[in-house]
Amino acid sequence: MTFVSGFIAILGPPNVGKSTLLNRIIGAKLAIVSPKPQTTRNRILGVHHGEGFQMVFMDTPGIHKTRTLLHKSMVDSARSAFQEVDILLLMVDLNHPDAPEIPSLIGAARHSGKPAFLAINKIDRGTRSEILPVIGRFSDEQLFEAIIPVSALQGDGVSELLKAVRAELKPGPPFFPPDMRTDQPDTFLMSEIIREKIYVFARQELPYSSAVVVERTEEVAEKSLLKIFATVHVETQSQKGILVGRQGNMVKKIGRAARMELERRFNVQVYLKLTIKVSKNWSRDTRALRRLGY
Ligand SMILES: Nc1nc2c(ncn2[C@@H]2O[C@H](COP(=O)(O)OP(=O)(O)OP(=O)(O)O)[C@@H](O)[C@H]2O)c(=O)[nH]1
Ligand SMILES: [Mg+2]
Repeated sequence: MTFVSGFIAILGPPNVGKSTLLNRIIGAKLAIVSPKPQTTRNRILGVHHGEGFQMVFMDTPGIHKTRTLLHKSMVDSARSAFQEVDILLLMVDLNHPDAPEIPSLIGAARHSGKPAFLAINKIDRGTRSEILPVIGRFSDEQLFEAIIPVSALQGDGVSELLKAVRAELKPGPPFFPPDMRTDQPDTFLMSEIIREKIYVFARQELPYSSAVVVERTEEVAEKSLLKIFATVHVETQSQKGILVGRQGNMVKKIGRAARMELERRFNVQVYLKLTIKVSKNWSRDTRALRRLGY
């Protein structure tokens, strides 16, 4: 049997469950997830290894209307994924089949000429009679190789989806060694886990105005303790006040939740030091964006 492989981009509006699907496919949390839209800011690779094949999935930021340079950088990275992969996996939320971003995504997929699949996600939140008309409506586009209802959260439909995509892979080499699940460095995952907790605990615009950079890590006492020093950048002094919280309560809550997840993830005791810094309007500043990894 010839080995087959390919790159597959997961594309869609914000909050439809793209990162949840990536994590489900890989069987590990590579991408952070939150109930708030625009959680993912960078592309995240996940390698799915199998007998005779390798699928490299690329999670992308949700496509949305852009207001700041940060948004633009996010949407640009999603849009350029159309060019860089072999197969497109569009994703929509069963409960929002009319999301305003969908027509332009379909247009871009059509224009690319690449094989495209559609995953209709969150079927655990709907009934069969709600799913059928949505399938019908997207079949009318005559674009998709297959339309597959899934629940990224609970796993339903995911193996059918993988089987369908697999059938579209072309002969090619394994791009990554068998033990490699992602190309992201550990420090990226650390900063993302901290950012996820900001999305969970902070309100309103604060998550969107926060960026996290892991400055350095230190393994002490024969690796039984991992020290992580990270900076959270916010845009204004008042945001800093809110993020610190009364008597430091907010940053403590975020730090504690992040530390617990980091300990589970890296299987080691973690000391996490968070410093909050005002980087004025970083989300609108090209140089600041680059420095912060966007
Ligand atoms: N009920 C249900 N919720 C889901 C499912 N998949 C994802 N979610 C939830 O939807 C929310 C958004 O999930 P994400 O995976 O962060 O969505 P995303 O498309 O990556 O979002 P962005 O990165 O912001 O574009 C989270 O609260 C998830 O738990 C699903 O199959 N069913
Ligand atoms: Mg995401």
